[in-house]
Amino acid sequence: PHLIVSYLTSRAGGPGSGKGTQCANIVEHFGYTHLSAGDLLRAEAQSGSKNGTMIENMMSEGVIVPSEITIKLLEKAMLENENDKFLIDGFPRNEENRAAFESITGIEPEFVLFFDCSEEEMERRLLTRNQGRVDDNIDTIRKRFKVFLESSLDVINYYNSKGKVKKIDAGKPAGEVFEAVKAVFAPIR
Ligand code: UP5
Ligand code: MG
Repeated sequence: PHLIVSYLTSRAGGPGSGKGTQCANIVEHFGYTHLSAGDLLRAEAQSGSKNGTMIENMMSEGVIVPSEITIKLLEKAMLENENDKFLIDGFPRNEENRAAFESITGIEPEFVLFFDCSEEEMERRLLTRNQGRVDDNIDTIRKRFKVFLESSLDVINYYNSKGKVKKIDAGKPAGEVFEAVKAVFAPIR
C-alpha cells in the first residue's frame, strides 16, 4: 500500500543457524528494521488473541503456521514502521508462504541470505540457548530440522534459480560470520 521497500532481505537458515544474532548486527551497522516472523508469532501467541493458542501449539510442534497469519503480522509491522529497509528473518518457510507473500504484498526480496550450518552445530546452539522457548527441546528441535529440509529448502532453491541467494558459512564464531555478512551488505549500502 503506502510503502516503498527499497531493500527487503529475507533470510533463511535452519533453526539455530544464527539468524537472530546476525540480524541484530545488521540492524546496528546498516540501518535495517529487523522483522523476525518467529518473534512476531511468539508475541501474537502471548497476546491472548483468538489464534494465540493455535499458534503456540503449532510452534511447540515445530510446524509452519498458516501463511495468512504470518503475512498479516509482517504487513502490519512494515506499515507501522517508517523505515523502507526491512530484514525479514525466518520467513518464508515454504513455497506456499513465499508465493502468498509475494502475491499479497507485491514485494520480492532484493536478496536472500542463507546461513549454512551443520545440524550438529545448530542442535548444540539450540540446546544451550536457555531462553525458555517452547521449541528448544530435543524432540521439537528434530522436528524443526525435518520441516526445514522438507519445506524450507525449497524456498532457497527457488531464489537460487533467480540468482538471489547469498550463502554464508554460519558454522564459525559469530564475529567471523558477521564479517562475511558485511561483505554482502557493504556494496548496497
Ligand atoms: N549463536 C548464534 N550464532 C552463533 C555462532 N556463530 N556460534 C556459536 N553460537 C551462536 O542463535 C541460536 C543460539 O546460538 C543463540 O543462543 C545464539 O547466541 C547462538 P539465533 O541467532 O537465535 O539463531 P536463529 O537462527 O535465529 O534460531 P531460531 O531458533 O530463532 O530459528 P528458528 O528458525 O527455529 O526459529 P523461528 O523463531 O524463526 O521460528 C520458530 C517457529 O515459529 C517455527 O518452528 C514455526 O513453528 C514458526 N514459524 C512459522 O510458522 N512461520 C514463520 O514464518 C516463522 C516461524
Ligand atoms: Mg531466531
